[in-house]
Amino acid sequence: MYKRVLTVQDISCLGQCSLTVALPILSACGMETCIIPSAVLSTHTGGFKNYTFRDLTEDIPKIREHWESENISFDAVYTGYLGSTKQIEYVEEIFGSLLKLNAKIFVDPAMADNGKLYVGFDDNFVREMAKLCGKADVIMPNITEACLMTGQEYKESYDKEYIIELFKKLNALGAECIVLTGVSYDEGSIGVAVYEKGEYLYYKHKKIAGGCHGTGDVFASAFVGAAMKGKSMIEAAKIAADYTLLCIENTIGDENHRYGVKFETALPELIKTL
Ligand code: PXL
Repeated sequence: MYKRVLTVQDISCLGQCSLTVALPILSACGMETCIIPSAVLSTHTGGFKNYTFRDLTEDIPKIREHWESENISFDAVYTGYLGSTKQIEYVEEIFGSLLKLNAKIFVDPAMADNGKLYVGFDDNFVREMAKLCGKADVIMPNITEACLMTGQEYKESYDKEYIIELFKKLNALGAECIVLTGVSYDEGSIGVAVYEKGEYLYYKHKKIAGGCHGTGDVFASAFVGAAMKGKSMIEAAKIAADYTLLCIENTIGDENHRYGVKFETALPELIKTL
C-alpha cells in the first residue's frame, strides 16, 4: 500500500543530516514523503562554526492549518531535530490534527550524543522532548538522549541491566516501543536494542572505529521506512542498522568527507532488503 509520511525536522543545506537524509531515504523506501522544515541552516551545528540559522517555527502552524483545510492526513509522522520548545508544542498539534486513524508517531529526540547536548539546547528542551516522546508510538533515542530524558547516569561502559533500567524509565515516560541506538556490550560490536511490550531484543554487528556525524538520522529514516513497509520493529531495526553500517563503511577513510555519511550509493542495498 502506498503510504504518506510526514517528517518534521530542519534542512541543513550541507551536512548530510536531517531532511536531506530523511527525504531521499523515505522516498527510496517507497513512501510519499511530505516535509515541514523546522529551520534552514547552512550546515548542521556539529563541527561547523558561523552557520546560518533561519527559524521557521511560525510557519509550522500555518502549514498545518492549510493542510487541515485541504483535508490532508498522514499514515505516519516522524520528527527529528526540532529547534525550540515552541516547535515541540506545534508538533503536538500536528499529532492531534493531521493523522489518520491508526497512524504511527515516530519521534527521534535528536538533541545529544556522546554524553553531551548539541549546541543550543538546555534542560527545559530536554523536559519538553521527554513529554513529546511520551506521545509517540515509537521513539528512537541514542543512550545519551535516553539518559538525559530519564535522569539516569550516562555511562560509556555498561551491561544489559543498565539498558533494561533505561528502557523501564523511558517506558514510564509513556513510550510504548523504544529503539535504542549505539548499544555496545563489547569492544568489537555495536547495535540496536528494541523494547516492545516489555520484551527486550538486541541486534548487533561489527563496530567501526571513528564514528560519523548524521548516522542517527540515517538509521531513524531507514527504520521508519522499513517499519512503514510492514516490517516488525526488530526487523526494521536490523535493516536500518545494516544499512547505516554500510553507509559508514562507504565513508570511513575518505579524508575529503568530513561530515555525514555517503548514504546515497548504498540506497540500492536498502531497497533490496525491503
Ligand atoms: O543529525 C542531527 C542534527 C540535525 N540537525 C542539525 C544538527 C544535528 C546534529 O548536530 O546540528 C541542525
